[in-house]
Amino acid sequence: MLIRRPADVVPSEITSKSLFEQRRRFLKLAAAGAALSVLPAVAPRRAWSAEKLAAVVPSAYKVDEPLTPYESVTGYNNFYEFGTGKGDPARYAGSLHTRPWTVSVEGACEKPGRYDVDELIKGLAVEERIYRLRCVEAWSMVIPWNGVPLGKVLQRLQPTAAAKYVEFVTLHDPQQMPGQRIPVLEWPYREGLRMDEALHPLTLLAVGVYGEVLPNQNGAPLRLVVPWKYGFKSVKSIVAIRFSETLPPTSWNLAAPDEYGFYANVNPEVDHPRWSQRRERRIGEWLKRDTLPFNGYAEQVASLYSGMDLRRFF
Ligand SMILES: Nc1nc2c(c(=O)[nH]1)N[C@H]1C(S)=C(S)[C@@H](COP(=O)(O)O)O[C@H]1N2
Ligand SMILES: [Mo]
Repeated sequence: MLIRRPADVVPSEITSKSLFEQRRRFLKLAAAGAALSVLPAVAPRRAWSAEKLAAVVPSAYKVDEPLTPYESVTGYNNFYEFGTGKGDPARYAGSLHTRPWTVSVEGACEKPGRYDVDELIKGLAVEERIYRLRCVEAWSMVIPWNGVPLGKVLQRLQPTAAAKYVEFVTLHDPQQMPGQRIPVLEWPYREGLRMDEALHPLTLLAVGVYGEVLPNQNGAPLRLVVPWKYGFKSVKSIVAIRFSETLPPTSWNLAAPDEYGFYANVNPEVDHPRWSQRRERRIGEWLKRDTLPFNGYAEQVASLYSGMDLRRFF
């Protein structure tokens, strides 16, 4: 996320609570940068696996646009658990151990419990899905993800009638995730979807990218990909899936509720309070391109929001 420096704030805002919040966030970010640069425990190393996935089946879900190069997909990331710089995740995420990995399933379902990550998706075909990923910061990529439809996994867990939302939680372990030693966000990172969004066939639980096991910096061993929403909804390194009756709290919404909504559908009509969302820079390209409603997936998902005021529910 782009955090405005206090110096950019105009004097008329001096008394506002939002200035206070922004200054607080800026100080946290500055501290995060300084702290990470002196951390001895996380020797920079290229530790991501180039292990090929055993079997990947093609899918009908693909956009016909040039793929963002592997180096950018794995080298230009947001994963604040490893620092706030785009290069930090690739540099530092080697300290994350992704096997064995347990996912705790909780809340309104018939099959709660602790599942090994491989057990959770066992028997489901790992597909290739070529999706756009649009960051709220107005850059985008086209990424060949490998994963299983989230809906198929959730159906196995048999949500009850009380399950209206699903919450996803990232690992909380400052030893493995040194960025969590600084309170840039309230850790652990958490995100959520309404049940119909979670069950939508486009929503993917990714285990790989470019036909290989996910590199740590991309959210190994298991991360969400919700292509019609801003990238921050696509939570990485998931350790808990929780079915709930009420709308779950989400990290960026908690940090700045007027800037990052729960729905976070890509919408060129609704500006971020500090920048326009009309255009985006595709990583690797110079000229900006128009941002599309629902990131180009309107035909598939717009009906989920019929009757909702998308300015209010941003
Ligand atoms: N746990 C966690 N998940 C996260 C983030 C994060 O900081 N922590 N960043 C989000 C943001 S802002 C984006 S744009 C995407 C980036 O995913 P990628 O690095 O695989 O492209 O991850 C999202 N998931
Ligand atoms: Mo993002």
